[in-house]
Amino acid sequence: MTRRPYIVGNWKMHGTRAMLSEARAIDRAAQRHMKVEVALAPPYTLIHPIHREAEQIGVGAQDCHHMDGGAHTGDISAAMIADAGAKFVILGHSERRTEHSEGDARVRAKAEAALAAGLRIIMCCGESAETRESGKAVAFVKRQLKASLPPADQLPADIGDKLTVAYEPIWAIGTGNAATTDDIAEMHGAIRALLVELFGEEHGRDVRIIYGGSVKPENAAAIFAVPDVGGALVGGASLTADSFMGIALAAS
Ligand code: G2H
Repeated sequence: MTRRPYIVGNWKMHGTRAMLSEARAIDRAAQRHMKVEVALAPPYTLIHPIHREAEQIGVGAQDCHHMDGGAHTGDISAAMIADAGAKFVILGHSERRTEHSEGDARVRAKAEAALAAGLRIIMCCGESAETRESGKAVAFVKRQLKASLPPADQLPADIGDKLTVAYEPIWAIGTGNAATTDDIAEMHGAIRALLVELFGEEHGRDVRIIYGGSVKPENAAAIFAVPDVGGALVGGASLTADSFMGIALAAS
């Protein structure tokens, strides 16, 4: 199945209710770009307000806990974010892996919890600058992704709908310097081959692989022209409707 390009804004720890006007503008613009699937992952506090008003965009969260509930002060479960209106959750982002010491096994447990709660998942993977310089980036990302994903028999039949993979090289995040199109092509090709190996030809080809790391309106078209790039996970450039929808436009 050919899926629409998936353009997801990751607002990270940005946004109070004053940002709702940007979300509204993004939602209005998305209604004019139906060839693209546009979604926002705001901070938890804005999931419900955006969900309540949005007519076109999907709303999701940037993380969730791996357990259903209990004594976990400050945490939030997959069922809770779904109850607030989230339809997807970003998991394994490098900022979570680094700042919260999340290893592959923990990320995988979160993925299982999210799928059980009916959420779609965006599974992030990506190598550090040191790993890339060592020439081991592809091997690292394949190993990280394989260890972070639930096994095929635990994924729902509609894998292509429920799972998106986001390749985000750590050295490109928030730096203004996106990976080169050659680097993206090599890595997305390797990830595609891994998905086919894990889930079979049909499902493995159905999963979208999106790129993240300093995507902006100026470089988006070149990135979307790379084979096997099914969209973008956008941080800084998703904070205003103008720049975020400039990226969506490049994909439509
Ligand atoms: C990578 C990306 C969004 P930015 O983390 O996930 O952020 O576009 O700011 O590099």
